[in-house]
Amino acid sequence: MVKRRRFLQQSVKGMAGLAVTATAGITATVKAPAVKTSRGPAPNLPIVLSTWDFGMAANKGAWEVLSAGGRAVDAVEAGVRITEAEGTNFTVGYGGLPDRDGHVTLDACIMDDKYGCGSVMCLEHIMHPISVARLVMEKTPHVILVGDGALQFALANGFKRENLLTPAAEKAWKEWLKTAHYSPVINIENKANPNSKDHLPGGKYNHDTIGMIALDRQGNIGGACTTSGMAFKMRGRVGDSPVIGAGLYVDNEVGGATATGVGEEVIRIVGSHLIVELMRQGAAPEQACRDAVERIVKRSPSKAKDLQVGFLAINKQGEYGAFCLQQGFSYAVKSNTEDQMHPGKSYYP
Ligand code: SD4
Repeated sequence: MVKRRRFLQQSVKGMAGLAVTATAGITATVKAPAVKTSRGPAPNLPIVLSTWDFGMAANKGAWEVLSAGGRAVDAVEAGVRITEAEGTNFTVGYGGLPDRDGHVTLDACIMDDKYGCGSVMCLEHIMHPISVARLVMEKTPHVILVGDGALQFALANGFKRENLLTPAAEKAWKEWLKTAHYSPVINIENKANPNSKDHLPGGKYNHDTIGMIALDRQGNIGGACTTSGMAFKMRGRVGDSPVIGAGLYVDNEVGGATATGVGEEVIRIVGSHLIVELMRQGAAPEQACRDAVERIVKRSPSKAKDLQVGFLAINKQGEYGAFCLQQGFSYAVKSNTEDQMHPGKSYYP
């Protein structure tokens, strides 16, 4: 009886149309009943969403792929490549602020609709880490390549070695060096100029990881996340952005989530995976993001009040939402019916 109940539950959870179900002792192929779940109307496809204001331009790039019927994974790669090459923002790709030793080190990851994942960490001299991550996913037996190995792999696959430190980023670094101490204090950026919110994670010099998730016309999901990480980080430091499950996670059965802000906090709770699992259990995207933020606050309210972390999520029904610690997080959404920025609701007013 218990087995039969579990069997029925599994069947209803199966993808619309065909469900192949295997439970302890029972294996069967069934035609899933043509019932509507309680999750609402069919999604407005395709749709793409991404973090921060520059998500608007990135979404436009992704939309070219999506509106032509392309795959979500291709769309998110194309979309975030725009931000990586911009050179005008301080925390993604070319033009990103360096670590405290003056090296621009990039982190990126990508996921497709079949749990395919690729990641590069602490990659230097390559304009498009997201495309290297894509190649790691598709051309290697691995998921992650780091540092020199990632660079070697990129160069061997035709990527060009470039100087990513722009004059503006170099100037900002030299300015920071005047007051900075080389000690492994978490969020030392906050102390660079206590009177300036600009240096807070979430301030204008210290956020802007782009995380992007798309559902293509077929309803399949893809996600990408790319950053130069926290400004003036220790050499070798890797944040959440290239960590599958932390900075990004997508699951074609449920939806996807991505993160921005202080990566250490996101890694501790494996934020994006947590959100996807909460959505799997029925939480709406905004509520799932809120639960993740509250978990960060619960660990250390005194730390959380001075940090920014933002989460953005979408489920397979096309419902999306976000939640962050501090006001100021924004995200961009593009579909057939909208092309606009949204403010993320925040824990602290
Ligand atoms: C990191 N989450 O490296 C990234 C960067 C970021 O605010 O979003 N910084 O921790």
